[in-house]
Order: sequence, then structure tokens, then C-alpha cells
Amino acid sequence: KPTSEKIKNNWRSRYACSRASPLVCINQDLAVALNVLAHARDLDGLSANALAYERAVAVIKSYPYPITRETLKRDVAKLSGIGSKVHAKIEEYLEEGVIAETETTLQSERYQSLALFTTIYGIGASTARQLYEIGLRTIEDVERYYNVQPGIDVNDIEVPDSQLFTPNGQPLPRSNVKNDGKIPPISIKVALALRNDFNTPIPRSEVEEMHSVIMAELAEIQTGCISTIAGGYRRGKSQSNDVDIVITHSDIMSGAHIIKGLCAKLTKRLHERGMITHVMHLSGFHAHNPLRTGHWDSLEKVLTVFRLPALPPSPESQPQSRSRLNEGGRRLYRRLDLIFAPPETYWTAVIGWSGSKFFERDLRRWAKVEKGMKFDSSGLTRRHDSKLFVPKSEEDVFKILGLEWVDPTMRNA
Ligand code: DCP
Ligand code: MG
Repeated sequence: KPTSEKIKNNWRSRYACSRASPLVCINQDLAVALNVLAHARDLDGLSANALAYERAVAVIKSYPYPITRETLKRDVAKLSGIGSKVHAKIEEYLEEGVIAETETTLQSERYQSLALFTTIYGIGASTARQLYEIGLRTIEDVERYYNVQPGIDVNDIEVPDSQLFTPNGQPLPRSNVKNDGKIPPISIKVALALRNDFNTPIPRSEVEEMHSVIMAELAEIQTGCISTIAGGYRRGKSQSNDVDIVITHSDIMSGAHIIKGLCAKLTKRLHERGMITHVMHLSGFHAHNPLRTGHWDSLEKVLTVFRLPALPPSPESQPQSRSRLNEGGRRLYRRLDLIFAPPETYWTAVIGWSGSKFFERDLRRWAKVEKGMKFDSSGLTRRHDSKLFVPKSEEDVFKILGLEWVDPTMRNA
């Protein structure tokens, strides 16, 4: 279903979820320049400040005309989210072609180090700041700090037995080969050892290959499962940083029952096949929220490190596939998130995992402020009595929320 003209013309809306936000917008350079300021504030822990800039960037992404002095005055200055500070930055950009603060930020050692440190999976802004405060500046500094030898093989990282995962805490049969079937956790050491792989973007073809291999393995355990590749892939990005797959069962009646425990079973199987090498295990999104009923805990997910099986040796290997191999000819380690939803919350899970993060943020805000509802990946409910809506399709979620359809490729707020 294409995005309507109504949505495309709705760039004045205060909510990113009712605007069209293309992957690359007509004022992309300005959006990128302002986004550096948002990023810098975020890295400095100034989240409210960062959010203001993110909002401005999101508003600009939906504005369909080139921003000039005229359109700034006529349209952009009046948009919610464009305050006096941002307005001044846009004027400066139009005047000078650059934003001075953006340029000095990009040059600053602090920004460069913090941005670099946060590319390591598991290191967030506050850890990055701590590492910077104690004097670390480079990746080599971080490796030394975490006691990781440069170029170490990830399999040589030692993990105490007590830190190994048994999926969902269930003991696994001892017949399993590696570590009695236990799976090592994704630690910062692992992330450091794999950082070159993790920082190599995943082309769409490889995302699709991972998806089909995973679904074929799932079919061996359980027939009738259906899935959607969510995340940046679904928004049309040509390359992704990780792969997000949302899975459910096609049987509306007994799907919830069938889905239960499947996350652990698939994780175990993919580990046995050598494809899942590490996991970060999180149970349901709301496992600790006492207001949630048992129903919610069935949204199982697992964050993993995944590697496709080696390609069969071929003398004239395709340049295209060679780009996905490292020097040793092996496949790259990738980050993979698997999300299992019961049929009744499948479509909210798909929307919740399709992003962008800012689109999601405004979707939750819209649901709460304008509709008295609560939206998140694990369901759509009415606030006053927690009544659960059961959308029959992705379009249905938008309908229930009173929103016009926005195609995933237009959710790049
Ligand atoms: N998401 C969420 N809650 C989480 C994690 C993710 O709601 N705890 C949503 C918002 C994201 C989407 O899922 O847009 C996917 O998250 P990613 O971090 O994988 O981001 P993208 O897929 O958008 O981009 P990429 O993976 O290419 O960096
Ligand atoms: Mg992703």
C-alpha cells in the first residue's frame, strides 16, 4: 500500500508517525549537519538537549522542499520542533554552507573518541565518557583497558563457566558439542574482538540469506511459522548494522502456545549448527512490570552473534560474495536479533521493530497523548482499562491508532 499524498503533504504534523520521512531527504546535508549536534549532546549525556535537535532533524527530513531563506521564513520557522537555537543554526548553514559548531565538534578529540567508543557494541554514552575521563582515546587504549590482545580470535576469549548461557536457563543435553551446549555471552571483550566484523555493514542480499537460512532451521523445529525482516532493512536501507527478525505462528488460535519456548529452541539449534556463537539473553520486554499479565511475558527475544556457514570453496568466487568474507575466507560475524511474538501482537511487534527509533518514539507519544492508548512492541492497549486490541494486519494497527498508513520506507524519521 503506497504512502498517500495526504501523508506526504502532512509535513506540518507534530508527530513523526503521521509524516513521510524518506531515507534520504531533499535537505539531507543540513539534516546530517544538525544531527552531529544531536549526537554530540547525546554523547555528553544531555539527552533533553539531544532530543530537541533530533526532533528538528526529524521535522526537516519530512519537509519536501529545498530549505532556502524564503522557505525557512515561510514554512520551516513555523514548524514545531524548530526553536530559536535551531533556527539560528539553519540560518548559519544557509549563510555559510556549514555550521561552525558542527565543524568544531567533528574536529574535537572528545567527540571523536566518544563516537568511536560507542561503536563498540555494549559501550553506551556513559561508559564511553567514563573511559574518556580516565584518559582513553583510541580503540587500542580500550583494548588494553579491557585486557583484549589486538587481533585476538573471539574463540580464544575465556569465559567463566558461570557466565555461559543455557537458553532460558533450561539445562541442555550433555551430548551437545561446544561447552556442553552452553553459549558464551556477548561481552565487551567479544564486541572488541569482533568490532571489524560488526562495523562492516550488511548488504541486503546477506540479510535475506541470513533470514532464509534461519527460517529453514526454524521450519525443522516447527512448521507454520511466519516472519518479517524488520529494522533498517525494512525501511529500505541498502546496508544494515544488524538483522532484526520478528517471528510468529500462522495459527491465530494456538499460535501463542506454539510460540512459547520457541526462541530458546531455535537459539539452541542455531548454536548447534555453529551459526549462533554468542547470546545476550533478555526475557520478555516487560518481565518486571507488575501491571502486565502473563500474556506479555510471551514476547521472547534473543540478541545474538550469528555467522552464516562457510561458502563452499569455489575457484572463481564472486566478487560480490568475497566482500562478505574476511581475509581468511570465512563469513563475517553479524549481530542478529530474533523476536518471537504471539499472533495477537505480531503486527505491533513488526511495527515496533521496524523503527526508526524516532518514529517509534512519536508513535508512543501519539498513542498516549492523542488516543489514550499505549503502544509498544508487545501490544496496543487502551490506557483506562488495559483492553488489548488485536490488529489483523499492519494497516490495522495504523487504523486502530487513527493514523494514516505510512510505508516502512517512509518511517526514516
Ligand atoms: N527497537 C525497539 N526497542 C529496542 C530495540 C530496537 O523498539 N530495545 C526498535 C527501534 C529500531 C528497531 O527496533 O528502529 C531496530 O533497531 P536497530 O537498533 O537494529 O536499528 P535499525 O534496524 O533501525 O538500524 P541498523 O540495525 O541498521 O543500525
Ligand atoms: Mg537493525
